[in-house]
Amino acid sequence: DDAHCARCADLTLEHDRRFRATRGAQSLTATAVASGKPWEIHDAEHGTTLPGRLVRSPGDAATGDDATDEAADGIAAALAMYAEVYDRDSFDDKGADVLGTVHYDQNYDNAFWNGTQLVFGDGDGKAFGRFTRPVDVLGHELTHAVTERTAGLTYEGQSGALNESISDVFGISLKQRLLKQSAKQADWLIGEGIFLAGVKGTALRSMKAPGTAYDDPQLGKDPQVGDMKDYVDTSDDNGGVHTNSGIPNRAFYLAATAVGGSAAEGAGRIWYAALTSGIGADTDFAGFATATVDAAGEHADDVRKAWQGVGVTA
Ligand code: ASN
Ligand code: ZN
Repeated sequence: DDAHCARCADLTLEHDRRFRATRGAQSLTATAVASGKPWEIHDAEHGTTLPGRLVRSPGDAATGDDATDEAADGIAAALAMYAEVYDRDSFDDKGADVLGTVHYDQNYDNAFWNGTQLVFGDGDGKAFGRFTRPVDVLGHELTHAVTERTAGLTYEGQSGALNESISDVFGISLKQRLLKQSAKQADWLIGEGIFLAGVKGTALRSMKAPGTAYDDPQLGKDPQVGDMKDYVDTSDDNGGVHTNSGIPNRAFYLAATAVGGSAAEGAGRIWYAALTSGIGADTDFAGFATATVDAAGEHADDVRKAWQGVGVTA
C-alpha cells in the first residue's frame, strides 16, 4: 500500500549504494541457477490471512515488487542449492512446492516457517526494512522446513539453538554461493542489508564474531555468544535459541575456513550429512559435534578442532 511504499522510499541513497552490488549479484545468480523446482509467492497485502493472493510462480517474469521478486529469486536459489549441492529435492526431499507469503501484516519485524509455508514481513520502516532483502534470511527460513523434515530438532535449549544454527549455516552457505565467495573471503553476516539508515549495526548476526553485529540505542546490543563458557541459561526465546546459536554458528565458521573452498560445498556437506545421519530430536551441541566429526572423513581433525574452538568436545 502507499504508506508502506513511502517508508520503502525512505531508504537513503547511501544505504542503497552500499547494498546494490550485493543485491544485484544475488538476484542475477539466483535467476541463472533456478532449478525447475516448484515455488509460489503470495501477497498478504499487509493482512495476516495466509497464503494470500498468488503473485508469482516459476516461468513468470519479475513483477517489479521488490519483496515478491527477492522472495522468488531467493527461494529458487535455495531450492537449487539443496538440489545441486546436497541432492535434496525440496524441503521434504519429495519435490514439495514451496509457498512463501510477502507483505505479511503491518510493520512486521520478522520472517518464519509456520510448518506449512514461509512468511515475510516488510519490517517496521524505522529500524528494519524488508525481511526478503538478505538472501541468507530466505535460506534460513527454508532450512527450518528441512530441519523439521530431517533431524526434527526440538526448538528449545541446545537442540533449539542447533536448529537455529543449522538455519544460519545453510542461509550463509546460500549467500556465499550466490556471491561466489570462499569461506575465507566472506563476511559471515546474517541479515546484512536488513537495517535501515541510522541503525548502529551491520546485520542481525555474525557467525564469525557472535555478539558484534549491532549495538544500537533502539535495538540494544547483539546478545549472541560464541563460546560454551558464555552459554546463556534463560527461559526467554525458548531457552536462548537465537543467543546460544552463536556457539555452533562459530564452530561452523571455524570448520568452513579450515576445510577451505566454499562453505556450501566444503563444511556445508559435512553439516548436511550430520543433519541427515539419524541424530535424535534432542541432540545437544556435543552430540551434533560428534555427528559432524563422524561425517567429516579426511576433515575430521579440522572439524573436531573447530568445536574445541568454541568449547565443545565432540
Ligand atoms: N525469524 C525467526 C526464526 O526464524 C522467527 C521465529 O520463528 N522465531 O527463528
Ligand atoms: Zn530461525
